[in-house]
Amino acid sequence: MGRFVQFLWSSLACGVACVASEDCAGADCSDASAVLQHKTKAKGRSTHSHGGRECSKPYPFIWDNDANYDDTLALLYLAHSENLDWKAITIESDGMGTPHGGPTNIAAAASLVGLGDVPIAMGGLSSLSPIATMPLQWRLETDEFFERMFRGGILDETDRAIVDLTAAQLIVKILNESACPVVILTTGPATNVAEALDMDPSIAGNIHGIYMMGSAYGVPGTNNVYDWQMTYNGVKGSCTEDGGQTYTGLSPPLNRSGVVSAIRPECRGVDMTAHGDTEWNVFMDVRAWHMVYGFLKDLPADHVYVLAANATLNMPVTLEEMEEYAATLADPGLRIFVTELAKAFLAAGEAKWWDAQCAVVMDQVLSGLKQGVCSNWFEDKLTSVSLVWRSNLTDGELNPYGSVYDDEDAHAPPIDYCLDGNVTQMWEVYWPMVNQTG
Ligand SMILES: [Ca+2]
Repeated sequence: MGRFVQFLWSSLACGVACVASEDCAGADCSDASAVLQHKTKAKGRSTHSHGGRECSKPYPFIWDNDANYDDTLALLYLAHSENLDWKAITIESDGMGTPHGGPTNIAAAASLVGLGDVPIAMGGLSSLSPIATMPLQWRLETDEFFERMFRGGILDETDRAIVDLTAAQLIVKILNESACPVVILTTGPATNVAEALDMDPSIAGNIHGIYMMGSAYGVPGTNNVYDWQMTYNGVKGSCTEDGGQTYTGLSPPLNRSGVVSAIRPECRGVDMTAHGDTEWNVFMDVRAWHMVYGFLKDLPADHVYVLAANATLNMPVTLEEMEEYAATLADPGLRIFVTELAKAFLAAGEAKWWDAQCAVVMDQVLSGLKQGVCSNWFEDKLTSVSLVWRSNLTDGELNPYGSVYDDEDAHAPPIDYCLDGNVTQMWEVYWPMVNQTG
């Protein structure tokens, strides 16, 4: 579906409450590069105005991410959305991207798509509940992919946009200073958002909407944390007793035959393939998700959206499909970039459109097209994120840690969960936007 058709559909679907993007017509916000010049007016929190022209589209926007391949695919789309007035990109250090490489990798990708002036902040080094990370080797391979793109002249190395504030500080600053409510998309462990809310809980009141990628909510059996992801080349390190990665690259530390053992097999002794009931973004920082839900508990309905793992099950990344669509892109550099990205992504094991789908779903919701790439919503659900870890599990029993479950007494706002995706519409919307022909 082209952008014009999408706009028509949006106009028809929108009620009077929906402010059309032409409200923001003119030099200040007619395209992505001009949007960069559309700076947030620094007014005190007391002046937050939710009505009037200044709060129409594009919405002030913060993208929090962990610099993974699917985050990068999300960026290629988001860069051209007319719904967004980019204020910041904050990088999770405890997800897929390395703490040092993730920010500059995303800075380069942002520059490629015309967002080189958007401030980028680095996140804290650790999860707030460190149990597991992505295998270190996968994280290094992500950096190596970006390095190949630098050497090949596809991306420019840059740290120009990286600011001195931490991710949490920048989120707090933007939410405090923005005259209009801010849209937040988090496509990582949510650590930065949790730290920001912890730093200043009042910022919750200036959130227009928050969109989160993660959880195995709603459909039993959609856990995507597997035991095979805890090792790389036979070496443990992704889920150790202290959640660090001390051992990767060395011989396996586990002494299976002796009395003394450095770490238990599997994930702290639990085979997550058999007993997991969670999803990686939640699993990497369960406390962060728990905190975000808690800090946002007073938000009314239609403010918090979560795209659960099941929604992307029918959207694997395949090289054949990626090459087919890449060939339709006008920009030859972009063509190479997405094809090479797909190859690197596939080398890391399971590769799905997770974050890119969440980005498109958010954009559609902001356009008044809630039923679209997300084809099935569970709305206004009261849910909790379990912090309980169990190690001694019987056959078929699930480890509650990181599970999201229905709970009438939840310390959380009503949340809309996206549980199914429309793969046909995803391609119709995603690729024309990336190609700027939509
Ligand atoms: Ca991500």
